[in-house]
Amino acid sequence: MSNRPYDPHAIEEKWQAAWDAEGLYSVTEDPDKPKKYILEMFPYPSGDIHMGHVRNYSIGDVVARYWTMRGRNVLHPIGWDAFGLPAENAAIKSSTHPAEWTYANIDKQAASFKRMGFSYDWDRTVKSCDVDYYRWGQWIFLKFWERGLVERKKSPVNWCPSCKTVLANEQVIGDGVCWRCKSVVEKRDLEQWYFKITDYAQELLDDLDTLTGWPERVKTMQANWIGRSEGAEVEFELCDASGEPSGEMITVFTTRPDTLFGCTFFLLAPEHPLVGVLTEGTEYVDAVQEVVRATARETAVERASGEAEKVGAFTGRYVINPVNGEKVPVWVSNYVLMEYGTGAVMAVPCGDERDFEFARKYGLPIPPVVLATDDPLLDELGTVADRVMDDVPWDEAFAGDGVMVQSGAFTGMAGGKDSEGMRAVTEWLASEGRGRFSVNFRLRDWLISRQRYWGNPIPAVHCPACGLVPVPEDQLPVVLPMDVDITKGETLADHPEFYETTCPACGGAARRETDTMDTFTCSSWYYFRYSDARNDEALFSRENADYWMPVDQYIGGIEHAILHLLYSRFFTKVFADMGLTAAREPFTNLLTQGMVKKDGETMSKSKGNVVAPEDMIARYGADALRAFILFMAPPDKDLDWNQDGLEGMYRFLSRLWRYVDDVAAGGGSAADAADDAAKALLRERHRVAGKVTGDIERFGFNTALSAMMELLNAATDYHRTAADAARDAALEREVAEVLTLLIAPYAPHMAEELWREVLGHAGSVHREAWVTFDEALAAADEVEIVVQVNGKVRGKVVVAADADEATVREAALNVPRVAEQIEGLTVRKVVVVPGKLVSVVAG
Ligand code: ANZ
Ligand code: ZN
Repeated sequence: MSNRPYDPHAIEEKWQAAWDAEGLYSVTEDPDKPKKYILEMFPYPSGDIHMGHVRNYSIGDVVARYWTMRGRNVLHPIGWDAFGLPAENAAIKSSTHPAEWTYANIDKQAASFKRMGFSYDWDRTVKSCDVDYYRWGQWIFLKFWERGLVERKKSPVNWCPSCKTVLANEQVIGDGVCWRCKSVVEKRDLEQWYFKITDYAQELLDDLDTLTGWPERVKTMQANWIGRSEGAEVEFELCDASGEPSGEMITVFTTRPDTLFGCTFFLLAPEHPLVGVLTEGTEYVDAVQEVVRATARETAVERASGEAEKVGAFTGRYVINPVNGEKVPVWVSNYVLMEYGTGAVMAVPCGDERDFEFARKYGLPIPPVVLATDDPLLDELGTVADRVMDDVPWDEAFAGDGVMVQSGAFTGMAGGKDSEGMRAVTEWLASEGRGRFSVNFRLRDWLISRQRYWGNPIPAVHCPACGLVPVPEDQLPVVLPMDVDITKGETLADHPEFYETTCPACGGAARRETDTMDTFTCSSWYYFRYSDARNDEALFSRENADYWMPVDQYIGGIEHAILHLLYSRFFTKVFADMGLTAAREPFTNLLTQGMVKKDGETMSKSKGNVVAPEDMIARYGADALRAFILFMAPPDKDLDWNQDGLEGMYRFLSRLWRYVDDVAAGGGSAADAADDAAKALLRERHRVAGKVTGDIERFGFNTALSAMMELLNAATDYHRTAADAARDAALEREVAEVLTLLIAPYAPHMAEELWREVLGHAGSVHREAWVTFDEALAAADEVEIVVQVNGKVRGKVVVAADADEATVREAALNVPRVAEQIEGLTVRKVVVVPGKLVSVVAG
């Protein structure tokens, strides 16, 4: 067996076939065994795998293999998020049916995953474009509908002109562009289907606190996206055209009811339904319509950012401020959004920067009503209840906490968000029936309908007599027809054989819904389906879900911080409320991996800097590629691709191979040769085993690999320098086995060959128990300590590892160069950092 060179290709193919034949990675529920569910994000089959996939799935594979060796029952599945636009676009370009394109890419990716040696349970694979998968997506839709979580409504929606479909708010990113094609998104008024994710806004926010295993950054992004604001609703009475109170109320949402006395104008969003009603046939209509048209030309992001030039027009009408009975003019302005709050705003120019700018531009009064405690105006206005000052000598609004002035009975109270004054004013409004405490969320309902072919058909029928009718459960699935001429960009709306139907309720002629569901609906529950992937009676059994869920470790890209992760949390909560699962959160721990770049740029076909995993496997083998991509950088950081490094990793694996092979060939002494060299190697073995274990659990794969390299160096030094007769054969064999076990999650094929064929074990290394280690044996006898004088390193001293502080201090002060430095000075302070540093302050 000795002197066989490391030949990754022969080994890798051999073990991939053997593992498949042995069913090594199939897993079944076993209530007696603790479980671990390790999952990487659902791949999209847009072509063959790229280096980003290699990294993502290598991380997951190491974690899965590690926990298997730690005795956990590990679920590690894979499948494909297979509906979506790229398949359609490719179809239009190349005249291949989206199904053909998708399944071909899935086969390609599956073969590559196998070549990478990933330990998936292939029996649980799902493809979201398979009817036995997407039928359950339709079932979920019906159940959501039953629970009041489905709504069809007309509202201004995001339209991507290039994708020719509407988008959810979460899919409009950056400067208002489409998440997929980066075109600038437009607004259109359309009737669409929604999932009422806002019903869960509070719980989605609250439960972020329970996700201690998630990166703070992701939780902050979700919290901001949900955007909870506490405040009040206030009712203003509308005056009629002659300026008399009409009895009709308009409600606003405000976070600052304490500023009500400073409200000098009132704003409506240009889309507000009252705008037309109030101005029609009046002299104000032209100016108002000009604002409406100018606003329609702006993108949603321009408007929300508040950076666009503020424009406005007076409607000719007034409302009555409930706190002081004043008549306040009603204006229309582009900076008021129809989708937030009520689409109407009580403008307080002294307290809100946008209102301040608007007031200055249009010459509206800016009476101060909340002053900073150090504002000089406080001397003059501190106790003034009536309005005596109508303008502020300021360049900007004051939005902070302060003291209320010119505010009637509330004057002198603390003002600000969540202040005494805010509560007092709201309580007063409530007692007058003119307002109430209120919470507002930025989160909108999830628009899930898409006007595209390659997706899951929405199971609904439009009946002229009965209205919207759900497809009855026993008529599922609504099968996506395959005979649509997709090369012409056809959708289901071009396919009468699909949409001409009868109403399930009255039997009359009706039209089937032709929109398909957002593909994010498919990826919001796939991890549940893996718990029971072949169930054809139910989405999954409660028993299986309760055994496997939640996912213990989820791994994927930061680009899903809001989208997929928020939707999945929503689905899980609804499933829990439906009694399908005990889990209320899907993913206990989340790792967001960094990007793989080349020369500082993302790899992309257009830049011509793509490194194909396939080519790298052909040259160095999958094991070297896996280990290398994990060695290059901590998993959450971006990494820059470097071929020399891969070559270096290949050489390390070859050296490890040779070492184990040499040791297995025999030699050395049977006697327990416990000399210093053997003791040092034993110590290194325990130290490294401890380090690798700790590192894996905190995803320090790179430092774990470095530690293995150190152990291999120590082992080969020992092997080379100790005379044959003096070498401890048992120790060397132990070190060889330890190295094989430690490298197994990273280089699974090589480890398997070494374990079974070279070291001669019967079973798979991947079913072996993880390496144990002894902290006491790992501890060094002596440590080297750095000595600083006044912040500068002046020497080093070697002391016993268990030396007490006084001894270390004594030894440090006696280091000749240290003694020299402090001669004639007074030692003021000596800080001892055990095992590392002594810092002397002298002067
Ligand atoms: C009066 C006021 C006075 C306000 C003050 C702020 C400061 P957040 O915190 O983001 O929830 N607002 C309400 N609806 C709006 C809409 N549809 N479009 C634009 N702005 C709107 O913001 C809540 C505040 O944003 C509300 O409180 C309202 O202005 C404004 F010194 O009311 B405030
Ligand atoms: Zn698009």
